[in-house]
Amino acid sequence: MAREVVLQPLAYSLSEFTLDTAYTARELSKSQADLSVAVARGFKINIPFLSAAMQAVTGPELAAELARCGGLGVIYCSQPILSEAEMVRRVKAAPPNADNYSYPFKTLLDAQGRLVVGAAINTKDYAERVPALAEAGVDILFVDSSHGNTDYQKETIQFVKQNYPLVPIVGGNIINSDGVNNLIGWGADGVKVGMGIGSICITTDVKATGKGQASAVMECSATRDKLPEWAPVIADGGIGTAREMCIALAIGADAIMLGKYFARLEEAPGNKISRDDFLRMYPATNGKLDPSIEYLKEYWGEGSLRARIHQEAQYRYGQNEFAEGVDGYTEYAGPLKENLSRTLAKIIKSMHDAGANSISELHEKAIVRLASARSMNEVGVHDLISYKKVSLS
Ligand code: MZP
Repeated sequence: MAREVVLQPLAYSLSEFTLDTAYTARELSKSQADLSVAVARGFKINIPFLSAAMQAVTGPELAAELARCGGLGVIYCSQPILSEAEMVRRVKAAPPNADNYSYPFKTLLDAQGRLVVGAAINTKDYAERVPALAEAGVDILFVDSSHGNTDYQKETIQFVKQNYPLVPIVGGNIINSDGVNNLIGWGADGVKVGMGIGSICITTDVKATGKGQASAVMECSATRDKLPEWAPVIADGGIGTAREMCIALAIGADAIMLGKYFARLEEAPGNKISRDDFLRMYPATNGKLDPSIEYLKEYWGEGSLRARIHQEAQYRYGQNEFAEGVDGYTEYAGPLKENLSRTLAKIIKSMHDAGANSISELHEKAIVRLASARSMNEVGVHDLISYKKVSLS
């Protein structure tokens, strides 16, 4: 028998919950919400969005544009040390272009007026990678591992703490209280939560490990709330729509890390291809592809065979025998700024409906409810013969 077989509660995903409303005063509905959050102790960003440390997501172009919008790009570490450091340098040297009119959420700048950028590190070559990234001017580090509750992670965090005490370090990924207590105990300034739930991820499918993202975030943020010294929780993976973002933030995440959401955008590194070219390459999908899709964008996981062109990609998974991610396509969605401002408008409206004007107030006030499968049928469009698709992100 296993040490424990949990039959109740089940593990839940974010899309199974709804957010209750509360009294919304007129002043609240008219005010500009405070979306600033800490993603590590003493390290704040202006909107609660981080882009995933993935080859298909965070290159310098996307990281720079996200920082202009107030969020944080995390450059991927599944590449040689010098090329990651060069990407960091390119963000630090990009024009901030920070006029408040076109970028209403304050641009994320360092003390010298340069754009802020994060970078991922792995648990194998950190002794060489961290100095190169620090030299390039990185502002914050993230340990990139699908299973972060390990001795390798402990050594990596302790190395950064001892040698670069001024650079904040976020540990992860973890999915339970034990993970939070260990990572914070080893000195991490924040934790990243999520395993097996990324849109390109097959980890749970191929080897069973993982947990529904809502349950993982609830358990980790409840444990964090009991820590003697507060530390942020970042929900990473399985968050695609504004609805899922609102629930992740309401149930206790301080910020969200997104892969597919950003991979769809103009600034993401993957190739953009037309519908016709896609159908020429994959004729079998003809008839199945949504007729409204004109362009597609490549999106592949860090655990996919494609990501492993660079040796470093295997370090996230600690093995090189089998794939834990897939290589696919997502619908192209246009420029980052437009998408983000629409998504943020939804999040602010949702917060206001719940009576909150900041993420910490949302944590205090939110009443989140598990919905029945039948009631969830009514969440999407139903009983219509035809309608025009609307973006949910
Ligand atoms: P999503 O936003 O596309 O659902 O998920 C992105 C997250 O999935 C990443 O931040 C990372 O934690 C995780 N990831 C990246 N590659 C893989 C994989 O190949 C993966 N399995 O699970």
